[in-house]
Amino acid sequence: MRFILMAFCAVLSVCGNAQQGMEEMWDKSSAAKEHPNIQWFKEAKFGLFIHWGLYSQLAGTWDGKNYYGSGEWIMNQAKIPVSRYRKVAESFNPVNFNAEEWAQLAKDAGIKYMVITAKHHEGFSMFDSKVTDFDIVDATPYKKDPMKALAAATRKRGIRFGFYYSQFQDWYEPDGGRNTWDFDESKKDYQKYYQKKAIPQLKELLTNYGPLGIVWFDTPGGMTKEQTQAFVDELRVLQPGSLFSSRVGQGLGDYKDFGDSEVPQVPIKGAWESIYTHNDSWGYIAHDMNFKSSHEIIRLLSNVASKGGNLMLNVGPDGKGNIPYYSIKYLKETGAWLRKNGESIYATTFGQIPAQPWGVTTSRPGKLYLHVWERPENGSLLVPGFGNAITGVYALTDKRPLPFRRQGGDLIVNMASLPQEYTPDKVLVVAYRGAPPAYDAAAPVTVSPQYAVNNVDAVFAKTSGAAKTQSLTYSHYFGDWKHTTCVTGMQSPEDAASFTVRITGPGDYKLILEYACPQESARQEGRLEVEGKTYMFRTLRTSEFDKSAPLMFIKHPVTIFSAKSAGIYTITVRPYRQGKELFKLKGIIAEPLK
Ligand code: JFZ
Repeated sequence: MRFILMAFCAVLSVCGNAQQGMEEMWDKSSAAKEHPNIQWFKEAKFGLFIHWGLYSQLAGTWDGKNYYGSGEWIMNQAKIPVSRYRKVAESFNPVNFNAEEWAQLAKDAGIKYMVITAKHHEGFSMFDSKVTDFDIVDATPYKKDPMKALAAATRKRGIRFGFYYSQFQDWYEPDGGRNTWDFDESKKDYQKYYQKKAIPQLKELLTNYGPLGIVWFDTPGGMTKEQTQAFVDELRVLQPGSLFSSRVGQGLGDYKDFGDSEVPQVPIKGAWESIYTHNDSWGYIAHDMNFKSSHEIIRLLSNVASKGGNLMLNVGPDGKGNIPYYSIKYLKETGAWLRKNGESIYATTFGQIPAQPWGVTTSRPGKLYLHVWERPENGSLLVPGFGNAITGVYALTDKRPLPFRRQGGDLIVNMASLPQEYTPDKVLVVAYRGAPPAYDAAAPVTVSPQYAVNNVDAVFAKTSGAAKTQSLTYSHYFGDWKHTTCVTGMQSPEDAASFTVRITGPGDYKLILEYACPQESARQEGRLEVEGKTYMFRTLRTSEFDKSAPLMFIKHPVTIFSAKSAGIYTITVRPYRQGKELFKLKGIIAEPLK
C-alpha cells in the first residue's frame, strides 16, 4: 500500500496550468528519442489489458473475507504468507482457457494490441519458466503454457502481443520488492532478485514467444537510473522492435502511461496510453459486477482518441480461464460500433477543436471527425474556430451529406435530418482543404442553450494568486484510482479562478459550482462574478480529501445569470475574505433555463 501511495504522489501534478504541466512532462522525457517502431502504437488506439494469475483463482475472497478493489493485490491486502499462497497453485486449473477464443474476442472488439500479465506482484509465473518452479507448468495441475498459445493466436489475427512483467515487486521472493509480512525489507538484496529472477525471466519472455509489441513494466524500484538504463539495454538487444512502457522507471521507456483510469482533458503530443479497468479491479473478483457498458467504453475510447492517445481496457479472466460475461458482451458491442465508425478512431490524431458540450473531435489530414455524444436540441451543431475551406460534411456511417453554413470563424452543421436512433457516439465527418487548424488552447469554453448541461471544467481556469490547477488522485475501494482536476489553494480574495466562456445564445442560465469541501473549509463565503455583478454564496461541506476514499463533490447552485446576448463572458470565483482553502473546485456547470 505504501508503494501505491508513493506512486500516485509522484503522479499528482501541481502546476499553474494543468494542461501545460502534462505537455512539459511528456515532451521532456520522450520527444528526443522516439522508438523507430512507435507508429503502429500511435495508430492502434485500442488495446486489451489482461490481468490473470493465482489471484484470479482466489476471486477476491480469502479465509471467508471478501476484498474489494484491485483483486491482484489480495496476497498483500490479506497479508497471505508465501507458505499458504503457494498452495493456491495446486487448485489453479484453467481448463476453459482457449487462446483462439480470447484472441477472436479481441479481434471482434476491434482491439489492435494485447498485453497480458506474465508475472504480477504475487510472483507467480503464468508461463513456462526454467528460472522457478512457481510457474503454471510446474506448480499447477494445468501443466501447460497458456502464453505460447495466446502469442500464436494473436499473431495469427494481426494483433500485437505483449507481456506485463512486474520487474520489482515480487511478493514470493525473499529479495523481491514489497513483501514486508514474510520478509524484512531492510535485509533484502534487490540486485540479487533482479539478477536471479527478473532478468532471466524477462530473457525467457523476450526469447520464447516471437516478436513482441510491448513489454509492459510496472511499479519500478530498487534500481538507480544507471542500473535501469543497463537493464533496458540488456533486454533491448533481444527485442529491438518491442516497445517498453514508461513504468520501467527513471523516465525511460518508449511511451507514456497515464495514471490508472486517467484521461487528460487537453491534447497531449507523442505516444501515450490511458489504462482502465472494466469493473473496479484489474484481477478477477467474483463479487465485482460494476462493469462499464459499451456506451461508456465507446465514449471513453473516443475521448482518449480526441486527446491523441490509446485506451488499453483491462479484463480479468477467472481461475477457470473464462472472461467475464459482461466483458465479452460489451467488448463485442464496442467492436460492432468500431466496425462502422473505426475510421474516426484508428490512426487518427487528437482533434483540433477543443471539447464542446456536444462531444469531442479526432482528425486526420483533410478530415475532422465530430463525435456527437449529445445532439443539439435544435439540430444546429456549432464547430467553433474552424476557418478552412470545406468540401463536404456528412454522417460517417451512411455518408449522408449534411447542410452546413459558415458564420464568422464558425462552422454550423445542420444535423436535424438525421434519424433520432440511439447511439453513444454519432460521428460526423468534415472534409476540408488546407493545413489543419491549430488547436487553440486559449479558446473560450462553449456554453449553449442547446444542451441540458454545459460543463466548464477546472482545467480551463486561469488562476491567479495562490490558486492553482491540480490533479487529485483518490480511490473508492483499493487501488481503483480516480483522478479529478480541481482548482485548489483559493484562500484569499486575490486567489481567483477565472473562466472565459462563450455563451452562444441569450437567456437565463443557472450557474452551479461543483466542488469538494472538507469540514474546515465549510461555511465560508465566496464570490462568483460575471459582467461586473457579484453573487454571494457560502460553502457547503462534503468530505475530507482522503486518498483512499471517494472525494465527494456537491453541485451547489449559486445564481441565475441572464445573458442579454451571445458573446464572451468571464466567470470568476474567489473567496470573500482571507480564510482556509475555499474548496476544491471541479468546475462550473451552466444550465440553460427554458
Ligand atoms: C499497478 C499495479 O500495482 C496494479 O496491480 C495494476 O497492475 C496496475 C495496472 O498497475 O498499479 C499502479 C501503478 C502505477 C500507478 C497507479 C497504480 N500510477 O502511476 O498512478
